[in-house]
Amino acid sequence: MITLALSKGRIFDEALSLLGAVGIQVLEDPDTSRKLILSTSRADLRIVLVRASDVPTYVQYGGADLGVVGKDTLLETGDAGLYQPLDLKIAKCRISVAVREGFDYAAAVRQGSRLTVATKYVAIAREFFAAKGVHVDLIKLYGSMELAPLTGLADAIVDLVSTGNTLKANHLVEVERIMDISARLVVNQAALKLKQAPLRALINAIAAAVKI
Ligand code: PRT
Ligand code: MG
Repeated sequence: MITLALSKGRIFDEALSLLGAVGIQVLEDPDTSRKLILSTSRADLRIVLVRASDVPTYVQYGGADLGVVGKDTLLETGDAGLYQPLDLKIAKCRISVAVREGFDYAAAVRQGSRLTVATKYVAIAREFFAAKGVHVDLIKLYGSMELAPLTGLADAIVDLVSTGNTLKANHLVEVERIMDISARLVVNQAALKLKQAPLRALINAIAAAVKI
């Protein structure tokens, strides 16, 4: 049996078409079934649904043989011991710095002001601002980052942006793009040895289906 870890939402939705392209159908709908283990059209492949930030943990410790996870999550929570054979080019977005409309970010940076930055991505933000030589006080949040500059909690946020609609709706502007993000396939190293033939075949099939 091969176990694939996915998170509900955009990763699941976009992984579904990739799996479809390699001839694998998921036989249950996670939105209606409430099941956490889903069977597929391949008797030897099942899907487990876990939190996005738990996918690396499941794969690292062998609770799943492979998984799909955003590069943001891998950078933030670490990717030690994970084999990362493929950029799946799905769930694409970017991680950016945003501020309230009217806040002069460029001037603040130029003047060497100390900035308060709220983010779920503390490690990514710390490294980015350190490389720029900007002094920051980082505030860790777990969601709704957009609120922070509006309430005076922070001068800036570091968050994922795809269409930019969420920023716009909250009167925020993107002032710097830190990096482009997409979902990666991660594989358990021990599983790759023990289940080499079926895992290699699956990885190769997915690689061929990835949009160039
Ligand atoms: O919700 P939970 O804590 O379980 O985990 P999660 O929030 O990490 O999961 P999920 O499903 O929201 O995101 C999974 C992965 O999808 C992320 O790790 C990213 O790699 C990827 N992804 C791609 C995104 C987006 N695009 C995205 N736009 N994840 C989140 N967003 C959010 C963003 O944080 C912001 O709130 O969507 C909003 C902005 O979208 P736009 O289109 O308005 O710019
Ligand atoms: Mg979410």
